[in-house]
Order: sequence, then C-alpha cells, then structure tokens
Amino acid sequence: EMDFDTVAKYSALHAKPPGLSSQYGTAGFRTKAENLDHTVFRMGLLAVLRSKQTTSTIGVMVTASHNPEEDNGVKLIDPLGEMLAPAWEEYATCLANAEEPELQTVLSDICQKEKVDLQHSAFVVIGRDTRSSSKELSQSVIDGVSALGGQLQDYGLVTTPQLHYMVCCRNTNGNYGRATVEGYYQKLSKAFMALMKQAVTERDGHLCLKVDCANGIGALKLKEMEHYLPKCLRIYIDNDGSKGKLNHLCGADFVKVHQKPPVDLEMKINEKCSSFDGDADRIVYYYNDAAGRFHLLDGDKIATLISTFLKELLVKTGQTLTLAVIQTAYANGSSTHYLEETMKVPVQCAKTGVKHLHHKAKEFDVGIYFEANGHGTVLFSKAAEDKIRHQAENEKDNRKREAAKMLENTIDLINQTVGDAISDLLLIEAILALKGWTVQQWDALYTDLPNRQLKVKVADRRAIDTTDAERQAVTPPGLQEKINALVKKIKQARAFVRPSGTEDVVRVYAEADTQENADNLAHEVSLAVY
Ligand code: NG1
Repeated sequence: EMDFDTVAKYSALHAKPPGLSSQYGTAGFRTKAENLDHTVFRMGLLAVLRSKQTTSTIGVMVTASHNPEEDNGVKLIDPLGEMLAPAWEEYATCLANAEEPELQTVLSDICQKEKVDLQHSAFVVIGRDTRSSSKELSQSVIDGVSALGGQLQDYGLVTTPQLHYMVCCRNTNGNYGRATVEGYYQKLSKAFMALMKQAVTERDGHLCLKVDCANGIGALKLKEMEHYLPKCLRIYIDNDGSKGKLNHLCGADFVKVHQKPPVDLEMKINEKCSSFDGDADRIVYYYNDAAGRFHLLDGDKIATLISTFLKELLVKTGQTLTLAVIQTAYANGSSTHYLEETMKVPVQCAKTGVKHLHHKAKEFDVGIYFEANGHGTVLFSKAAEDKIRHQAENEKDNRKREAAKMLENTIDLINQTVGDAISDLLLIEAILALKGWTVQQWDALYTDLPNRQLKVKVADRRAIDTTDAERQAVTPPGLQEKINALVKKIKQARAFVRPSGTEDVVRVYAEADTQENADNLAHEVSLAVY
C-alpha cells in the first residue's frame, strides 16, 4: 500500500501552481526554473515507481542543457542508461499536470497500469548541472524519492552523460564500469591511452585542443578528467564559468545555430577548437582558416569521421558485422551523400530527438548516430561486442588482432548510453592521432552545403504535423506544396519545417547551393508557415 498521507505532506511543500501545464518532451520537462518545483518533486515520485517496476536503479537529472541560465529542466534515465520509455513519458506528463487533489489517483493509476509492486525496494540516482536553480530543484527530487520511501544517491554536480553512465553501471553488476565519477574517468582514460599507444605517429601540435565549455558543468568535469589523461593531450579550457554566463554567446548550440565561434573566444589561424553545450552531452569542432573563414565540423562530420574509422577497422578484422549511420532531417545533404556514395555506408533518417536515433541504431551491429548539433554516440550490439572482444584476445593474425583491439578500446571509450561530449572528444582526438590527421584534413572529407536554421513563433505549433522522419508536412493543408514550389526554384535545395519539442517555436531548415539562396529559402519557407 502507498502511504498517501506522507506523499500529501511532502507534496504540500512542493505545491503545483493551479492551471500550470507542461509536457515531457524530447528532453524531458523544460521551462523557467521558477515554475518547475512541483514537476521535479513529482519526477522523484515517478522515478521510485519506475524503479520498483523495473527492479532497477533509475536516474533523475536536473538540467536544461543548452537553454538559458534562467531555465531548468528534468529528465528520467531508464535502467540501461537510456531515455525514459514512451509510455512513462505520458505518465510523467499526467503526473506533472495533476492538480493537488488528483495526485493520489494519478499515482494509483500508474501503479495499476504498470503492475508496480510496491513491496519492491527502489533506488534512484540524482544529478544536476551548474545552474543557480539546480541545487534547490534537486533537493525537491530528493523529497519526491523520500516521500515514497525510495533509497537514493545524490551525485551532485555531474554531466548528463555521467549520470547515464552511473545508471548503466549500477544495473549491469559493474560490467560497464564502476558507478563513481572516478570510475568514469578511469574507464575512459584507460581506453583512450590504450588507443593512443596504437598510434604510429604522434605528430606534434595535433594533440592541442581548445574547448569552450559553455560556462557549464563540462568545464568542471573536463578539468577533473584531465588528471587522468596523458600529458601529450593538451587541452585549453575556455568559458569555464569563471566569468561568463551559462550558454550565453557560447557553447555548442550557439556555434551550430549561428555558424560562428563563441563571442570572445580567441582563435589562432587553423587552431583546433571545440564547444560543449551546457550539460556536456554535445560537442562540435571548428577553426578559422588563413582567409578568416569559419569552418564548422558538426555532428555530421563527427559521425563521418567515426564511421570511416570503424568501417576500416571492421574490414581489417575480417568480421562481417552490419554498420550504419543514423541521422535526422537536419543532417547536411553533403554528409549523407558522402557516406552513401563515397564511403558506401548505409544511412537512415530518424525523427529529431536522441531516443529515436538510439532506437534505430540498435538495429545494427554497429550503429553510429549523431544529430547535426553534435549529440551522438556509437552503439555496439551484444553479439558484436562479444565477437570483437573474443578476437582481440584469441586472433592469431597480428594485423587482425590489432584491429580488433582497437575496436575493443573504442567500445570502452565511447559512452554507449547517450551522447557524451567528453567521451566523444577523446574518441575524436584518438582517431585523428591514429590517422595522423589535422582538423583541416578531417574537414576536407566533404564540403557542407550552405544552410540556415530559423525559428518562427506561431499561435499553435501543433498545427504542423509531419511525416517521413519530419521531412514532409502533412498539415496544415497546402504547406508542403508551398515548400515544394520554393525548393524547386533553387539548385541543390532542400527545406522542411517541424514543431520544436523543447521550445514553443516552429523550426525551419533550408540548404542550397549558396548561402544567399539558403538564407532566402529559409526566409521564404518561414513566411509560408504563418
Ligand atoms: P527541438 O527543440 O525538438 O528541435 C532540440 C534539438 C534536438 C535535440 C533536442 C534536445 C535541433 C534542431 N533540435 O530539439 O536535436 O537535441 O533539442 O536537446 O538541434
């Protein structure tokens, strides 16, 4: 039996402002921090129920990622470190929107529908980013867990992917790693150093990297990680939170959307730079060339680098494993073309949102997924992982064994639970070192089509419904025809619109043969949206 009196007592301390309504979207709940207290408390409650139902540890992360400092958010992490199951996203929305007197009924309904055995114990792990509101909100999560008698561990300040890692470790008997931040650093640094040992050349200068940490948690954690890394990797951390504001004029999202470097970041000609987002689950690379032109190496280029590397290794091992890259509609057309035509790597398109990409990537032995904005990782099927580890141990042929070992180290270096800026950074640096490539050589794989992303405020963004992995609008009637007509007029053009899952806007994307055409096309499409 649930102790509703206790729940009610706690809930009174986190009362829901009447009328307020929110939705568990692509990235959990996200809104102004001052409207979030009842939601995070209730996510503490929900995490306990999910934990009892799955008899596993569940994670609750307090963050609003790349959103402004005033915002905050909360997301739940499922047993294998994955995003919350879709049915539970709906419960989360119901629970967050229930008025105080309905709370008991909503909780009982969830228990009944999901056959939650209240006798089971519950364990919840909690983490938070560096926002000024995060500490208090994570305290409210703790209240929620306590109200239902759940046990918990508060990891305090961690990156989002670190908390995903903890959840996975705790639910896999330590097979994935130790569930501590030290365990995380040790696992990654060990794999990184093993990979670097396999590098034939360590050309000087290639292992220097400037990292804009968006004035967020990434700065803290990258500094901690550095103690575990070899001296040959020289990292210069900028936007570490000591002067600037979180995500303000910096960070991966700013760089990607504005297609320019963080304001105030000093960049030498051809210097290799990168940006994390506010909770360090995204990374993009960039540099300025001698002519002062800005070059962005986004999630698409990262996916291309990683998949090229992995495909070459798979060929060397002689293993016949399936490999594919999963993108979204935002992937630059040039990247898709390069992967399919030059690399002969199959590409699939999924809906925006990591859970969709993650889901598709699981269909392959090796599934590489990245959103253009720099959020992504690689998934290895259990069978593939077993085969690779077995070969790394037992293969007689030296060349094949070395390749298998490299794959094994890659498996250990990549955070398979979710996109992870720190883990991605280390993998990218290792690949560049192994290939003896500069950032310019990597960039030269293909040239992006000029593109533009815009957001449009509309009365009701839900009026737009899409199909074909969001590349076609089905409603409102006539919109897609208008877009088609605009696209037809321009060379190499592509455009689409979709309602954002994290902001109250409609996003417009356009690419074309020239920047001017891409800008104009995006503008005209946004006019068609009104
Ligand atoms: P929305 O707001 O649904 O476009 C944005 C990103 C997603 C994903 C989520 C979660 C773009 C175009 N969209 O979603 O890729 O990262 O935020 O953070 O970058």
